[in-house]
Parts: sequence; C-alpha cells; structure tokens
Amino acid sequence: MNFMPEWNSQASILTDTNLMEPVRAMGKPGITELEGGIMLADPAVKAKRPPLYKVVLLNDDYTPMDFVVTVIEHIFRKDHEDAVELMLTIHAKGQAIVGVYTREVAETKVDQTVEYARINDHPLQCVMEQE
Ligand code: TYC
Repeated sequence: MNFMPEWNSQASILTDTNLMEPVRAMGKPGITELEGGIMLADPAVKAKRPPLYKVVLLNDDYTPMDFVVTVIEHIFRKDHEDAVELMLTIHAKGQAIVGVYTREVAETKVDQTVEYARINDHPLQCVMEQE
C-alpha cells in the first residue's frame, strides 16, 4: 500500500494515489475524472513559477577577504570551502553570483549584506538581477 499523495499536474491537485487516482482525462477537455466519478474542473489560471533573481556580489579594493567569506557563509549559507572559492572568483573576475532566490528573499539578502558591510565600514556592494 502506498499512501503518498501525488501531484496531479493536469488538475493541479494533490491526490491520494489509493483513494483519488485520476482514472480518465478523456471526455470534456479541462475536466479530470477521479475514482468514484468525481469530476474536477482544471483551474482556469495555471499556477506559474515565481520569477527568480540572481544575487551578485561585487569586488572592491578595500573589503577584507575574510569579511567577504563570512558574508558568503552566513548570509548566503555556503560552506567554508565554497565561500573561499566564490570570494576568490569575485576578487579575480569582478563579480560572481552567490545565490538565486525569489524576489523577497533576494531583496532581504542584498539588504543584509549592504547593511552588515556599512556598519563595519566596508564598501562591499551587492545587487540583484532578474534571471
Ligand atoms: N578585492 C578585495 C581585497 O583584495 C577582496 C574582495 C573580494 C572584496 C570579494 C569584495 O566581493 C568582494 N581585499
């Protein structure tokens, strides 16, 4: 027996695979028939994925390398090795993507980075770009 619910992308519903398996997509388009003769109308508007934003950290000549590594570890949740590698990429190439997030999460991380840098008197800058 398998009680895991499953996503039915045609009808945009969660169905219990035992109780509510869609049995037919035939008949009227836009209608899915579930077990037991339950007829389910597909939503008129399909759920869309939210836009994603790249958060980009910029190089400068003054922010200490250790400070940038700490930012990447704590705000962008990378392990130490990845944080060092990203910091060195930014240092060498001028910038790097440190994460991809939905709009509000990206905005929060940009704000936290710029504010943390500002209160520590470092010029570190961070921007976001829609993917
Ligand atoms: N270029 C800086 C230095 O030499 C280090 C640095 C790396 C600064 C990455 C910002 O986003 C940055 N101290």
